[in-house]
Amino acid sequence: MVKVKGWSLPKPRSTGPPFQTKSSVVAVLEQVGVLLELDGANPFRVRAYQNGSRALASMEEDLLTVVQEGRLVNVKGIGKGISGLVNEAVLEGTWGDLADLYAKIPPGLLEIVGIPGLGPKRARVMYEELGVDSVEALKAACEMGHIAPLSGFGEKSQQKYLEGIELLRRYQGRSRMDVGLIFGRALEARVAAIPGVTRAQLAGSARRRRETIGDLDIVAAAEPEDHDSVIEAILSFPGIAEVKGSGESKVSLILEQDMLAGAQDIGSMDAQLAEAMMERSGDATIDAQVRIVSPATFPFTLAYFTGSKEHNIRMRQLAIDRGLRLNEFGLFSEAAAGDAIGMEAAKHTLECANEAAIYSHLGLTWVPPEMREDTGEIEAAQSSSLPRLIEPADLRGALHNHTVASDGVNTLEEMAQAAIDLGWQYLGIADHSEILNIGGRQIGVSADGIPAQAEMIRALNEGWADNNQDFRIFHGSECDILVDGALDYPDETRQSLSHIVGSVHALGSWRNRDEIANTEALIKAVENPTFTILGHPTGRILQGREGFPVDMHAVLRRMGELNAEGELKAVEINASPYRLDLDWRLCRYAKQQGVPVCINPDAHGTEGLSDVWYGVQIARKGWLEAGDVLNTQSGAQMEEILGL
Ligand code: DGT
Ligand code: CA
Ligand code: ZN
Repeated sequence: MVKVKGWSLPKPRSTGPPFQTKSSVVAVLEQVGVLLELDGANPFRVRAYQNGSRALASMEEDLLTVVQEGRLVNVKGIGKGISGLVNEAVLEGTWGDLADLYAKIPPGLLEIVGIPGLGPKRARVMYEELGVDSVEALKAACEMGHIAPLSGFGEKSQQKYLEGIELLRRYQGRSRMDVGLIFGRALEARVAAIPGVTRAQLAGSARRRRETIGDLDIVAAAEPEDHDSVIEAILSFPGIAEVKGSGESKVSLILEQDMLAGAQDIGSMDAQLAEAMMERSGDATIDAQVRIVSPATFPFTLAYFTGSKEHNIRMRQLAIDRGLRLNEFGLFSEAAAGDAIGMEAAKHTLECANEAAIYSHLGLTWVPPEMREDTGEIEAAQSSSLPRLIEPADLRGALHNHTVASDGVNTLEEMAQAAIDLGWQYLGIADHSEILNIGGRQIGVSADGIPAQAEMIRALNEGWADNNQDFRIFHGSECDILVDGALDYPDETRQSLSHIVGSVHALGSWRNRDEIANTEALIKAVENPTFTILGHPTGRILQGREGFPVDMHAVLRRMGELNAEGELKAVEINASPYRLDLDWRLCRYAKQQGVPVCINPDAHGTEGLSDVWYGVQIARKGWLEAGDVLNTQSGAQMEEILGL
């Protein structure tokens, strides 16, 4: 049995104020909401903490400033009590009498509220009635049938919790975008090729290009008389590890490697990308659901299962406002549908040939799937002011790539040729700087080695210029940001280069330090006159490790100021599907602050260059247009921007 660790209150920083950072305050308020609910507290009190946490999280201003100026009570969603608590935490580092509450709640209950579909209210009832204080205890209670008889629970809940425990166990099993997409596209292509299927499309988080994907959702259209044979065909696909369920209109599967056989030849997929994805997907498996509907219903089902849930809820409300009902089967007037439900009600639907028609009935322009997260896209679609999202073909080059001079596997010439083959006008080389070593072995290029690399690049550039070929290499460096915010290399070395990608690699020190110290160091780094691009800003590895804590809003604000003063300070979207850092949720903030985004593959070999595709997906998810992205500029423009 796994030992469950409870929650604890963060200790104060030794230097301050602020003695507690914004992220710790946000986390504590959220936890207190859960703890109070488990403790059976007054719902208004619970809500006050939930709202307070959310309000604080979305506050863009510096917390200490707001506290010191006594303006916290004016922030919408933060009441008197909470503001008192936050003041104390920030100015003194202590948490009032919260320690008692933290000590009171059994840690196992906290794990129980992590089960999908199970909230603190129910957890409390099961604890009081049956002493259920851990996930194991809950599983046993469900299996023995002790949950169903509890008042307000029933068989259905009991079954749902068992499934929820399953889900919790699998939760760690989300897939990176690249793995999810290759499985998704392979399955989509196979379903589309079944006789009788008129359309098949990947929906869900994969279509919305989330950075990780839970399960795949595919929607297929076929005439009702063909549904049986379509399902039969799906069940005979190669690469099905398990059939979890199969009904009249839905199949649930677990997919494995053989599903991908021949995927690089399928449909619209870029062959090189597919090959790289297949190589990386290793022995991955992924859950998938295929839903088969009639052709007329297809657009509604596709829109519904594309989600997100939050987006769907807004759409449904817009329908209700118009006296309509919207679901996965159709869009119909309440009056016409009456008591009919499901496919019966669908007979009364308005006809919609595609998703755009659904949006149009609700007074909206069609919303690109990446944006369907209810972060303002509904309002933008109402006023026809959605951005014109960047496309992969808009890129003209990239500025952060490695060669054999550091830890890359290809030479300058090989990397350049691969970039030319992609139709690019430039390739920025940014090998690691001197200080970087892995296990004592120096990886980086020493300062003494820079002139030789410069000479090789100069000769290559001359060759292309002589041939009137619109291609050049920009000689930069991926320069380590040291713990105190200084940059590696002597000033003269950095000054001799065309651009500096500043990156943090000594992650241990940064993760053991708090948000404020990290933020200060990062700001110091970007203020360095030679600094050009902030590389993989938080250092996170998706599903591998969290990034270091940092107030990225503050860093981006400072970068915005420097851009306003005429300097170039760009932030990278590291396009490696392992990173996708800057997070898409921060792209719009960067844009608002006037900070250009640079989509970089961080390629360590020629095939890595095509990873920029993932970066473009994330930029789209962050609402970015071509003009917001630095490397949509032409080679000639880039020379000018870099001052060459
Ligand atoms: P995932 O699989 O965890 O990466 O995320 P999604 O977004 O693919 O979520 P999933 O697979 O649970 O469901 C697919 C879509 O179906 C989801 O994005 C929206 C829709 N959907 C699922 N459950 C609900 C619900 O309870 N209400 C509404 N309005 N839509 C739902
Ligand atoms: Ca899904
Ligand atoms: Zn790096």
